[in-house]
Amino acid sequence: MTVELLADMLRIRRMEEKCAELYGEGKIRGFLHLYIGEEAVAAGAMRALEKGDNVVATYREHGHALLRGVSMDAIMAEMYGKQEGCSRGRGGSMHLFDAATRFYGGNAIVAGGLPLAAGLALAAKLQKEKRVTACFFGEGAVAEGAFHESMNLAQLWGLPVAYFCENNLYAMGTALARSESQTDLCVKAASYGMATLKVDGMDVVAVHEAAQRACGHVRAGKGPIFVEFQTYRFRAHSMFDPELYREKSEVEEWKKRGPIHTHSARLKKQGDLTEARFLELDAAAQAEVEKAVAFAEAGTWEPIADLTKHVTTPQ
Ligand SMILES: Cc1ncc(C[n+]2csc(CCOP(=O)(O)OP(=O)(O)O)c2C)c(N)n1
Ligand SMILES: [Mg+2]
Repeated sequence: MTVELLADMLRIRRMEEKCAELYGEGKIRGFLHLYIGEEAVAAGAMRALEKGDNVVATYREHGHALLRGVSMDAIMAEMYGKQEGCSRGRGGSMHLFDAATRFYGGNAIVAGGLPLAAGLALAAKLQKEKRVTACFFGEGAVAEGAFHESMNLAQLWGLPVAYFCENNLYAMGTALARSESQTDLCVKAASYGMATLKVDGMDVVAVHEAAQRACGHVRAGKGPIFVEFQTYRFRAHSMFDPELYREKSEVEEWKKRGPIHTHSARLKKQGDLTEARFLELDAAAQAEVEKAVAFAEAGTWEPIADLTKHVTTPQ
């Protein structure tokens, strides 16, 4: 499992590095929010989920979609806006969606996914379907009414949701401590009576263990749980961010805790990974990216005549 977690993180990292490059070339347009630095959260959490579980995410969701099982080809085609993309080219980076893997987006609205997750969980509960709904969101969501309404109803109704908060300390350019009087996010969830966990989000094994505990709690019918993963993004908020709100030295400090190299080092120390195997995994991730780019390049644009379809009329 632990080598697989490394492979998962490498797949996200290489895919997103390529996306940044393609953005510079004008192949990917619109908004692009990279997850680089935070990969341990999606990797560790996703492997705690089962096939029938639901996943809801934010606009920083490329890695979540990929590890949930959406093909890199379909993700890359979506980034390009091609109709072979997972949202038929109409969503782009922020709106990856795939019903087959129960990946319910991709949501551009801060905290927008939380009530959706509560709704999916309510549906599962009423239909007596055993599924966890995993809802990923940034710490910026705690400033929204939708966060508090969701925490309240999820706990009141005992909904089977795992709220996975990715606390990377910043909401665009606003540090948590500049906007919140209470910066301990677990305290906020606990104020609704919800069970909570606080975890080192840079350590993929710690994330995985915590996510398994969290999902175990939900599967046991104990209601929702809130997990705070303490993490950090190494890149700008989006491609339009001069990063004036944090010191370069802070970023460098966090990079020392980068999830890929710390996990690789641990695996090597344990005798579970050789440099040759690492290079093999990396090459496989790179090859998958090249294939996905070729797929997206060869993809087709939706005909202009179809653009009004699925907008306001059924035609
Ligand atoms: C309701 C709402 N308000 C404002 C925005 C603009 N906005 C986009 S991303 C963002 C910051 C969110 O930060 P956080 O939730 O911590 O997620 P992160 O980007 O750090 O992953 C804001 C304010 C938005 N998309 N939706
Ligand atoms: Mg944030």
